[in-house]
Amino acid sequence: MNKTYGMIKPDAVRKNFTGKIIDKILDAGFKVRGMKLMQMSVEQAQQFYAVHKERPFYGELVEYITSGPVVALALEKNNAVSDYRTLLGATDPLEAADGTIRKLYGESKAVNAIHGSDSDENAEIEINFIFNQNELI
Ligand code: IDP
Ligand code: MG
Repeated sequence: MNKTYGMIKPDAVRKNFTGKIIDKILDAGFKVRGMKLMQMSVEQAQQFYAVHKERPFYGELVEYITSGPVVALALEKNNAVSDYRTLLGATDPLEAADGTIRKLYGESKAVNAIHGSDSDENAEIEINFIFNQNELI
């Protein structure tokens, strides 16, 4: 089994899409090993997205992800990273395939409803950054 880190972003939480999104994740065969509603601090968001700090949208991204609560998810499945990214769709909802979470619930390339890790290594880093050991099953 492989792990990935998922995060329902503030726009989707605000619009009450949390239940529908979790349903799709469970229907796709993922097991939830950790789940919490949380408000990211600016410092936490800056560190979480540190890989993007040279990108022009970094400030906007930190502001967006701290604009309200997120739902953090530690997920497990065979081929988790790649299957989960397929379920999310492309970064830009306009380019995302029909039926994907970003196509259904995203607003724009910046405000795109959900996060997913891009590698097994980053999944491990992100899960351990967000969750304490006693919050994981
Ligand atoms: P990903 O979330 O599909 O892996 P990344 O390139 O890792 O996409 O970007 C991280 C996040 O930064 C995206 O999910 C999105 O919220 C935001 N983002 C990416 N590209 C842009 C952009 O061109 N303008 C504004 N925000 C962006
Ligand atoms: Mg990414």
